[in-house]
Amino acid sequence: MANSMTAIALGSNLGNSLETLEAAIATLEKTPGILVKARSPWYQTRAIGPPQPDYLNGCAILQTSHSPLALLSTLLEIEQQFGRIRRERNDPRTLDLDLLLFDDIVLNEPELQIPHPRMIERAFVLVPLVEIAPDWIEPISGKAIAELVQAVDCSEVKKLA
Ligand code: PH2
Ligand code: MG
Ligand code: MG
Repeated sequence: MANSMTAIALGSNLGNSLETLEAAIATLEKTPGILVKARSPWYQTRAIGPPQPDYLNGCAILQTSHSPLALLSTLLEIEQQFGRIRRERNDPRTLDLDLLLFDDIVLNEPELQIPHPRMIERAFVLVPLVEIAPDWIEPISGKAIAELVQAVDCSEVKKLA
């Protein structure tokens, strides 16, 4: 297996979110070409954007032999498997799997931007991510996750008991 390392964000705010997120991790573990190297605890987070229920969020580090675009389509397939229906941007969703980082690459394709363009402003991404990848440098800012997390308001991101 080639040795790309990638960081993803997981989120859910529709249905049984805890069950969905655990099942999504189990699905990733069974997917050919993907090894789950680390996973964060789950966090209950206030929804950013239009008013909607709180999310459960977390992050995982994957080793993968897939290209970024191939990994993206695998993630979208898993979202669909868990009943994700896309209506409008920022709608409540059963499962959201976002590609955050892929080695140290910067990619600007219409269907995929890496690093995820909003990750550095999102406490619901950085707080779980710092637990499993504090030293990973976000290649646009040139700053480590441990440094980026200090610049966001983490008050609405609570670790599940
Ligand atoms: N995802 C969004 C929009 N807002 N808010 C929280 N707390 N967590 C999310 O995962 C989230 C969000 C779009 O993907
Ligand atoms: Mg998202
Ligand atoms: Mg998404």
